[in-house]
Amino acid sequence: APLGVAVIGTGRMGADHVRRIHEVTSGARVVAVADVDAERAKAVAARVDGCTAHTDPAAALAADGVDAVLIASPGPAHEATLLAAFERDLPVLCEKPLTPDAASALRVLEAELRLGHRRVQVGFMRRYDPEYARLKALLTTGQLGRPLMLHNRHRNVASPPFFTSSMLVTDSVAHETDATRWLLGHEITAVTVLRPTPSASAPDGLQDPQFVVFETDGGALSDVEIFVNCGFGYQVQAELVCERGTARIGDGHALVTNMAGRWGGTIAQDWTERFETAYDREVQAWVDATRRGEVTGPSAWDGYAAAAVCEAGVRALEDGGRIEVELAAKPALYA
Ligand code: NAD
Ligand code: ISE
Repeated sequence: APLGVAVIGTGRMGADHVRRIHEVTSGARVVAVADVDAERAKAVAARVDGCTAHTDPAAALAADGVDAVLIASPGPAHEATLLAAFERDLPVLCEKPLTPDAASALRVLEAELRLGHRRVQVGFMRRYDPEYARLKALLTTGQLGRPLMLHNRHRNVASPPFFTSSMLVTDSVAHETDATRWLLGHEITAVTVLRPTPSASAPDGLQDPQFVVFETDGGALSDVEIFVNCGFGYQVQAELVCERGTARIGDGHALVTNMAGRWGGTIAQDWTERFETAYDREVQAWVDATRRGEVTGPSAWDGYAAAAVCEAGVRALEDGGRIEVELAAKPALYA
């Protein structure tokens, strides 16, 4: 039987995941949705036969036919739903961030440890992006030698009205935190955030852009330009500099045109376009693993480590200087 999924949060990502599970993913169906906005939940549920709509996430988890949970509510709401899912021992795909700060992420990790087995896959979907996967595969061959530096650029067209300066770190750079840890296989040990004069296109008071530098326990540096009001497109690029060569992704040269004395291509306008394949592969991998009784992909440890790095990043942003990351000991479950 297909995996019965409850989707919690039916905003932009949640509604897109419902569509994905309904139209793209094999072996799963959405049986319940929940959103604090009742009308939104009902509208999304109406697109799927037999799907029930709820305002309370706990009611959706308890609905008939629920075998697994996809959490796509805002980050601060994740912890409560994760703990409720653990009480039912349900497998979870939780959108990033696992939680917005290290203490709450550690509480989630400890609750999973008490279950004695992994239950969570965190939605760091870049690991499923074909370009990132190719970069990782190339690095793994050893041909390039030891990684020295990773240069990341992360640009959004415009930030939503609720975005704060620290969210550039916790919400956006969270992705580079995971990409750095995963690509290099290093833990991030210290964070520095530099603050250029904000762009005139950024909302008043928003520190945008920012330049973030990670140091790793493998002796590498990873820098991130985060610019969430660049105006022109959604761009995520990464260049790895190693001892014997470099490799770069995210240039988006799928279609190059020559016309009227100019050459070029188009730029995606948001993540649903740029990472469509990554989200499809991420959700399919989660469904397949869950049906095999396994949990794969980014773990609660990865979610906790990202939260700890981001928390150091927020301090570096607010207080200036270089802030060391404090990580708890890694439990054997995540070895
Ligand atoms: P959104 O604001 O569009 O949607 C969130 C929805 O959750 C809203 O409909 C809201 O009413 C509902 N909600 C709020 N509190 C709730 C609660 N306690 N229980 C149930 N529903 C609740 O936000 P979004 O852009 O869809 O982001 C949702 C999540 O996805 C966030 O964790 C965000 O960081 C993540 N996200 C990930 C990516 C990615 O690239 N992987 C991209 C965007 C967002
Ligand atoms: C958003 O939450 C995402 O996850 C996007 O991938 C990222 O580009 C954006 O900056 C975040 O706000």
